[in-house]
Amino acid sequence: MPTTHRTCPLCEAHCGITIETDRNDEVVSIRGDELDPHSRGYLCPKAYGLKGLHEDPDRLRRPLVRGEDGEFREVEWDVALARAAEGLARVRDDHGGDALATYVGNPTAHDLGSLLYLPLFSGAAGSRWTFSAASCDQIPKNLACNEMFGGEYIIPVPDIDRTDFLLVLGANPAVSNGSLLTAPNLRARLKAIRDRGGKVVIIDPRRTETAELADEHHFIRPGADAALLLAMVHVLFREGLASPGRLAPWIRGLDEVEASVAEFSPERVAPFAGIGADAIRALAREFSAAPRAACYGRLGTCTQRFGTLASWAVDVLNVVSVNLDRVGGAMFANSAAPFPSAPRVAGDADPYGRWHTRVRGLPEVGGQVPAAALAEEIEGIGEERIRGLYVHMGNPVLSTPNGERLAAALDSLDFLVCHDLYLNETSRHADVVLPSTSPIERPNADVFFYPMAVRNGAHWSPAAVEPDPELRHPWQVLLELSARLAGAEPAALDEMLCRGLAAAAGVEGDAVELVGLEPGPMRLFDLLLRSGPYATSLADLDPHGSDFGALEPRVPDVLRTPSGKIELAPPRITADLDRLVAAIDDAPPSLVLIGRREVRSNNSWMHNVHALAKGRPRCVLLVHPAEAGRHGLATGDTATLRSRTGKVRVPIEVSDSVMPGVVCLPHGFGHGRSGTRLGVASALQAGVNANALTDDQELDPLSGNAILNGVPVTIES
Ligand SMILES: Nc1nc2c(c(=O)[nH]1)N[C@H]1C(S)=C(S)[C@@H](COP(=O)(O)OP(=O)(O)OC[C@H]3O[C@@H](n4cnc5c(=O)[nH]c(N)nc54)[C@H](O)[C@@H]3O)O[C@H]1N2
Ligand SMILES: Nc1nc2c(c(=O)[nH]1)N[C@H]1C(S)=C(S)[C@@H](COP(=O)(O)OP(=O)(O)OC[C@H]3O[C@@H](n4cnc5c(=O)[nH]c(N)nc54)[C@H](O)[C@@H]3O)O[C@H]1N2
Ligand code: SF4
Ligand SMILES: [Mo]
Repeated sequence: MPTTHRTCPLCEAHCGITIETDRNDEVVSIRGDELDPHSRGYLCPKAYGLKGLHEDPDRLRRPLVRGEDGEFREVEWDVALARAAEGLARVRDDHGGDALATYVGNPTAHDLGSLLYLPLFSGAAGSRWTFSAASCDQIPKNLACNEMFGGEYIIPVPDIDRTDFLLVLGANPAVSNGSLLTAPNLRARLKAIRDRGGKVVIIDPRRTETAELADEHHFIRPGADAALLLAMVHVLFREGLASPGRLAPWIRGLDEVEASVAEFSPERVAPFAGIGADAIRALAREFSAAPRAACYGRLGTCTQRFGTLASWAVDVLNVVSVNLDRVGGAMFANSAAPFPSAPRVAGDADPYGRWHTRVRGLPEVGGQVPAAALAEEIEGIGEERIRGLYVHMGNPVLSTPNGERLAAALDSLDFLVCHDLYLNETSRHADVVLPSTSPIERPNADVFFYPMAVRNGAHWSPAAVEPDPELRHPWQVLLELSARLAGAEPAALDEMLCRGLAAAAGVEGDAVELVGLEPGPMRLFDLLLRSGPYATSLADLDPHGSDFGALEPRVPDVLRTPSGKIELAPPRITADLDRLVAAIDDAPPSLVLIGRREVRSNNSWMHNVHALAKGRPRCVLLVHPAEAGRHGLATGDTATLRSRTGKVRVPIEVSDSVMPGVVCLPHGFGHGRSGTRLGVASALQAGVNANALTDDQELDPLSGNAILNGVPVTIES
């Protein structure tokens, strides 16, 4: 039976999978690849969903164009691409490139072709307005790392396989399978820390599935992580435990940090964080005393009021406890295929505030502006507004704050093109919907997340089934649209991209001749491999994935700051400390909303796969018994949850897994709308849109990131 080894593209773990197909090119089985050096056969239930996704009768197989009567019609690709390009070009020609924007969704990061061809599209569209899921996710970490280390993706990774003490804030890897931390089977890796006598501590407003696996869990008031971490750093300085260690020659700003944390005594922070002063002290001492310790903060530390400060404070703690860049601490991976945007020289243009949104004047960060500003930028002020939008693999109606305001704004666009597998809550507003092959129908390589992996490696994936001749790959859609917008031949553009990349990567000679592969992303991947630290190539990679070893210390070579040093107290970040100090003494809101993920979901888009969607409803609000008692609510009741931006009616489950003053609702639901084609999701897991409640007007001010956790709400029966 034909067998393909590849990776699962659904999350950052990139588990190796083996797909068997029969004579009719039907998928017969999907198993964990035992020979994958990183995942060793591990899989989560979502991997099997790839078959269901591929076979889903609701998945779009033909482009859709909206007719005069407002109804979608299936059309040929040429017609759809021409219509999409004409619509976008008309907006650009009538109103300028500033009237066009792109929203880039999360699966883009898992698709090599999208990553490499999107810049081509933005260039051809002549638009600098890029919105993306990143500003509902990790932009605060990108900003903090850019300021501290000189690159948005120079991100320290906890060396979990060798650490003795792992401190986790705002992440639930037992369910999410890790983020900015590529390491398949995190459950086993966490257990291994404890088995070798180490310790795992979780800081989270909910006693999560990961907390259940840990030695210790502390509830924390949402948004208090920066204060908690700075209080720990305060303790280290006060007790003479803070030291730059081996990194002393490459650290700037240690004294400023010591002065800044003076205000963050454990006693002062304790009531704000909801963690006792003694517990904070004990945690700081234990972290410091551990032979090798790593602090890891993720989504919950980013999508909150103090996202950038918290992201910065995580690595301040790693540095002053002498755990940065050492085995078992927080280390830097060395990617086999350095991504083209990775800074190659120190002091590349400061990617911050080079332009600002029109309505609120929010700064661009790393080439993007906040997704939370998309609705108001479409509504506009006067004539200045976004009139044409291209959505690449995203579902911002369900994923971005105040998504229902955005849903209304989408209808006021002159032209909307969506590239998606489905007619969903966002693409139902489109003028043209361009579908694509499913992930297993196309070759791929994981380039985006290996720079955050716990082992250095590389993996490429051949297609497991023949691509449907009626479909296009995402890169082909981008190339075709770009060519039409630029008035160029697709082949010429592709050639230009290849040569540009070869030059940027420093590959000598005639790159195309050298590589000799068909046009498309794989030859570009080959170029990246050749330019990388292991000077390997596509042909040299092991079909089960290549391992280039454990992480090694990389300071100072990895640093790209203008000073060539680690900037421990970057002024752009420390300028925000006054806001945190002021907040510590404020009375907190009496009830706030946080989110959660669930093993069988993937943000908003795997709910139409029957094997994953079946079972009890997932979109349930967790309410603490004290709160439930106040409102006479019991498990199974339906409650109304309200915020400044909206309200939802949702079933509740009374649970002491959430801390008092906190309710918890997953995002990605809110299916079952007219005009969508998501039969299974609508019938089995419709749920409500958590982002009807999150606020587009409240952001982490430094990064513009959405605050999806710690949203003030009220509840009633
Ligand atoms: N309240 C709250 N909101 C959140 C979060 C939260 O924790 N709480 N998390 C945030 C995070 S971390 C993220 S990353 C964002 C995600 O935000 P988005 O990226 O906007 O949303 P997704 O649900 O990931 O939507 C991905 C879309 O891509 C489509 N797609 C998938 N694969 C393919 C493909 O191969 N080809 C094509 N053409 N389309 C494809 C899917 O059908 C789906 O519509 O959500 C954010 N929103
Ligand atoms: N099964 C599944 N896996 C996924 C996804 C999915 O939708 N489903 N999505 C993928 C994506 S796009 C991403 S970005 C990753 C995210 O992966 P993770 O970073 O692990 O994110 P979550 O699982 O949402 O966990 C965030 C945790 O932060 C906690 N939290 C909320 N507010 C605060 C706070 O103020 N402080 C602290 N300390 N904690 C807080 C929440 O209770 C939650 O437990 O997961 C990826 N993997
Ligand atoms: S953890 Fe699950 S979803 Fe993530 S890559 Fe592995 S199999 Fe796929
Ligand atoms: Mo994400």
